[in-house]
Amino acid sequence: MTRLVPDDLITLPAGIEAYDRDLLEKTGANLEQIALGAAAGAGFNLTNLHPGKYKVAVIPVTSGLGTIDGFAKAVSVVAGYLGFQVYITGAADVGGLIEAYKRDADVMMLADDQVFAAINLKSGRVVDNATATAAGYAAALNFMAGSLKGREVLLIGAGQVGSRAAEALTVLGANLIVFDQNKAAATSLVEAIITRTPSPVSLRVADDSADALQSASIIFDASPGRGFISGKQVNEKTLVAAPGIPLGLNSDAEKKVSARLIHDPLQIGVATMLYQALADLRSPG
Ligand code: 2YJ
Repeated sequence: MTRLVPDDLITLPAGIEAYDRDLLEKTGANLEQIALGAAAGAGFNLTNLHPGKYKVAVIPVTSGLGTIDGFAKAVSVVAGYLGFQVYITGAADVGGLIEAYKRDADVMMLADDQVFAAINLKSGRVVDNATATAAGYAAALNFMAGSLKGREVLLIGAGQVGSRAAEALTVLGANLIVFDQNKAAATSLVEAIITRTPSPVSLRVADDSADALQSASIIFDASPGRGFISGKQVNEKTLVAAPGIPLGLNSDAEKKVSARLIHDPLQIGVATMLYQALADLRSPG
């Protein structure tokens, strides 16, 4: 995933309610329902999960390229909006970990330049942002489409988020076409899923992104490419889930699909991380 920059996050705190209304309008489900759907779809048991009972510590991390202005704040706003008790630790790094333990946090959330994780301090469960983001966007797209069962979805990008999205979309019954600039990556992803999945799945690799886009009506863009999807490649019915930053749609394409576009810097991923981290311990994860 591309490293977020402060500009990606600056409007998130004040805009969270409007963001959620927009999500509900587009998909028929709000952030909480999407995160619950994503966690349930991944096999987690979420009955009796009451966010207000849990303390979430967000720990700033200075290693590597350092803290991103607004990152810890944005994560804490999403958690708070969902009803969790949340605080940003006063200290960063190891001091922040100690503080989270001492204040009896149930979950800590922290990111360096490679990994963004939610760690349940009581159960030991670790949830990775890429996995949660993939599951969350797949659930959101499923809500927006009514159902993805038997529908063809073009998945662009076979990286961290894309490969996990392929699994989540397959579980939802989508017929997947996978494109990656690195064809070997797309091929090995498709082969791995076919090998792992007991029931027959419809899954194939696309050779050319322009061809694949021409006939796609549902797009999951998990690539880091900017603006490579043009206005001509989408229409007034195209559905797009785009966790990738920056956005793969050019401005013309974005205008055309704006009412059917799911794209945010953090919200769906963070919400899903929290529900997956706190789901019932008897369930897999
Ligand atoms: O604490 C901070 O403010 C920073 N250390 C946050 C760094 C956030 N990290 C990223 O944006 C990286 N691209 C890693 C995200 C991995 C998501 N799969």
